[in-house]
Amino acid sequence: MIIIGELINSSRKAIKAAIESKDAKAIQDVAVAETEAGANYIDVNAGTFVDKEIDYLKWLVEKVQEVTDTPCAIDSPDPKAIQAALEVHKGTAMINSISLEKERYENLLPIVRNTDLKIIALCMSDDGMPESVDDRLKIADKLINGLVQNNVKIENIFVDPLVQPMSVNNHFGVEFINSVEQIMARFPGIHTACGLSNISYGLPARKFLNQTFMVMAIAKGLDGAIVNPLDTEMMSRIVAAEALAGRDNFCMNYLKAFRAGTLG
Ligand code: THG
Repeated sequence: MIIIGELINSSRKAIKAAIESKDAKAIQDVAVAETEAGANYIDVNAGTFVDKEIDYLKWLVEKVQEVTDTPCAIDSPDPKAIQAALEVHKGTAMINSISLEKERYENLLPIVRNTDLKIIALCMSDDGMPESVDDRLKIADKLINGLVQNNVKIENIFVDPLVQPMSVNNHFGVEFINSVEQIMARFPGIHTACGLSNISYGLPARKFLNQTFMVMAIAKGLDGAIVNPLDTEMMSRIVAAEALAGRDNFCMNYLKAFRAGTLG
């Protein structure tokens, strides 16, 4: 499972304050903690700052890279912000994300063409949010074909089928996990990834829904997740579910987590 640490996001109060006061240490402590907890990528998002997003995103990348070799997942809907952050990023970043929305697609494609960047391909288009498996497959198909035709390797693509709140429609959960299953089956070599806390929006005891949904998605083949790596309950369930899904040779990762005392 590719873990993308979600904590450096300006929608979180402590991070917003640290960015505004240019408190590099506060950001760097989070980046180090996420790395030590097993993050493969550090998501950086300054999206709540409308005018200053570009400058703040660059600053986040620079500060994170001073303390860890874990690459960033550059999280913005704005192709200009992604481009600016990429210019200061060392090593191979992940882009979060391209979508089929015209403006985003046309401006990001030239940036990712012929590169080895990891790319989250979000199932969203100008027609609005996808709801059914079919909606998502149509968008995924166009995104994957477009990227591959532009010399992006299929194994560098992480399709995000887009999690929607089940408080709005109680079939959104099953449509999502069935999309994961179909995408993994139809495009051999591809990855899937998502931020899944949206599933529980508007409902109580969200962590139970989030954890259970993660396990269900892993059973269908989900192999990337934007999560809080410091959440040991969530991380334990991820390790257990991957072993149970037959994706942990000799249960090595499960046993390693047990020995490290991090299960539970
Ligand atoms: N797909 C992709 N990228 C994404 C998302 C996605 N990036 C943003 C988001 N969704 C995932 N990242 C976060 C980061 C932080 C939190 C949730 C998702 C978070 N939320 C707190 C909560 O839910 O309780 C509230 C904020 C707070 O702590 O104050 O922390 O879906 N490709």
